[in-house]
Amino acid sequence: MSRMITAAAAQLGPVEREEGRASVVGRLIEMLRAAHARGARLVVFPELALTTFFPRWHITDKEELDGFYEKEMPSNETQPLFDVARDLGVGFNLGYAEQFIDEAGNRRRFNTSILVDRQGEIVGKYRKVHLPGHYEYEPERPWQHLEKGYFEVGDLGFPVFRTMGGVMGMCICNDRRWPETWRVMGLKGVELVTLGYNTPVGNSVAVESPHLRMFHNHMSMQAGAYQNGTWVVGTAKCGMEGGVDMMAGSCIVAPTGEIAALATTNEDEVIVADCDLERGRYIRETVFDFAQHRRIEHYGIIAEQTAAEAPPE
Ligand code: CDV
Repeated sequence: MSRMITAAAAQLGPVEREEGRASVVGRLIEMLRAAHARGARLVVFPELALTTFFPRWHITDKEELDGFYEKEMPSNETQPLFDVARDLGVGFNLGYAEQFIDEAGNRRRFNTSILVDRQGEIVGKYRKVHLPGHYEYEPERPWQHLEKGYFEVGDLGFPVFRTMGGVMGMCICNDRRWPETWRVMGLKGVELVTLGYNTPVGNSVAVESPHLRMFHNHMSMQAGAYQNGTWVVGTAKCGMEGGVDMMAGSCIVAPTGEIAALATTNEDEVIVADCDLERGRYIRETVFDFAQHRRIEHYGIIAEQTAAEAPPE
């Protein structure tokens, strides 16, 4: 028996620094409608979907930097997206910069994504764990990557949520490169992972071809899918944004590791796939039957040590 959810990746072309929330939300709504027209009941938007990828700039004006964060969700500006999604009966994943003041009066900032169900309710939240880049301005770089300076490490772990007929998890961009991300969710029985990314086509600190970078993008998601028997919907924000060429390649990956749908442009584009949530069962019950085959007595180092330590020469 199959358990089908038709899912879409709503790839977003560039969002320039000047583009307002209302305009971006309008683009998201247009893609949500297009996805719905093609049968999708879950739409995945990218990381930091409401603004340009602002960590590429060293922004010293506090007020200007503050303007990139959402202080409430939904807000007046994002409510129309929630309303249209609810009216159409479509769930979605949205990435945004989150800011709030906690009970102790401290300002908290996270690179966040939420899962919204078909009734327009926020049913899941994830805060990015693997923050790439650096804390301070680095003049030698052609562009900055100040995620470590602009966000805290996520404090929610890798939760999964039983919603929309399946077990759903989220991760964000750089998380996809870490096998730990996938296995933690795999151990929670995840069946579909939603993932948004902002990845430059070029490597600003090493020689690496665009082809190789796209290979790593897909390989990470395909390996995560196969090794945990889960669907993955990976959505880019892409194109020439803020003078930096950002990678496209949005895709929907089956639990077999095969790419079931792939974007062909570097602009706003919707791709759709029928995702049978039962497809990964045979993988989780055979080669990756965790209960039968995992050997945790040999894995302790993974959670006890961060840096690699080779034996002395
Ligand atoms: N937004 C990201 O996390 N981007 C990183 C880049 C900087 C390498 C990524 O892993 O794609």
